[in-house]
Amino acid sequence: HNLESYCSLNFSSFFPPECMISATELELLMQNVIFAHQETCQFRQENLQILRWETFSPEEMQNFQQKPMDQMWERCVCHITDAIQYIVEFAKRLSGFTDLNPNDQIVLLKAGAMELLLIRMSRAFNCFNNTVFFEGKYAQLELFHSLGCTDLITSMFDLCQSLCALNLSEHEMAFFNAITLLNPSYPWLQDKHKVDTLYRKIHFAFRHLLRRTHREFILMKLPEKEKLSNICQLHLEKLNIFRQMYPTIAWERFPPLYKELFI
Ligand code: CLR
Repeated sequence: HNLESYCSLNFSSFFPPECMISATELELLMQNVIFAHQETCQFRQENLQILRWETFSPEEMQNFQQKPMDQMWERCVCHITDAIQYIVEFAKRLSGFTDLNPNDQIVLLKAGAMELLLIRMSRAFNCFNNTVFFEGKYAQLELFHSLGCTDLITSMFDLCQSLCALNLSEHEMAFFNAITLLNPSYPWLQDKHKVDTLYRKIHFAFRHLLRRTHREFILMKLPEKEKLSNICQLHLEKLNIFRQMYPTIAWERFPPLYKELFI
């Protein structure tokens, strides 16, 4: 490592001993995380902003609410799977992720895909009228009534409310996603140390960005890991209930990637 540039940063007290990183490496890492997010964010923030007040009419709402449960599930699951494909692409573009062993990449994605979806959902959320971007317009919670999982969707909306209050920039969003994905604490990881090193580097870069913009306080306000994983757990429970009701739908009509991650 380039010791000179390392010292010139003068943050030595922030460097955990296992995570030596030069100023150049730090800059490259910041760009990498930010680009990875920009290139895989599915909907650009500007476009989501423009559509922010386009909500479904009461007739359209009713139309969705009257759809049979299985049809609505299939539809939502397909949208979720599309969104997860972008999340997988985000992971693949994070430097260091594809260097992890393939088993660990799968462990991290299985555990993290839904959590990242929740974080990304807050970009597509209008906190002023409690609506979320769905099939081209913004939808109220009630639109999803026929899915039969109001408690799950309510907690998803609540999480978005609390994330929106932080007003995360796209750069911060990128880093929050990256550190959520690279959680080194899963027991099934084979090379925990490698994940941990990568996590520390990205966490350090995140703090560096926040220091630069005087936004360090958000670190203490980001939702706890537990809050995200509780919602993911609830999603798995709802999926199980649905599978018991409609075993063949879940088996034959849900996309392979969704089944691979959650079934
Ligand atoms: C999240 C951010 C992505 C684009 C995207 C695609 C599908 C959306 C999802 C976002 C948010 C949550 C969403 C989902 C489709 C259905 C789901 C609106 C905007 C609702 C909450 C219903 C969930 C029910 C299932 C668990 C069955 O970039």
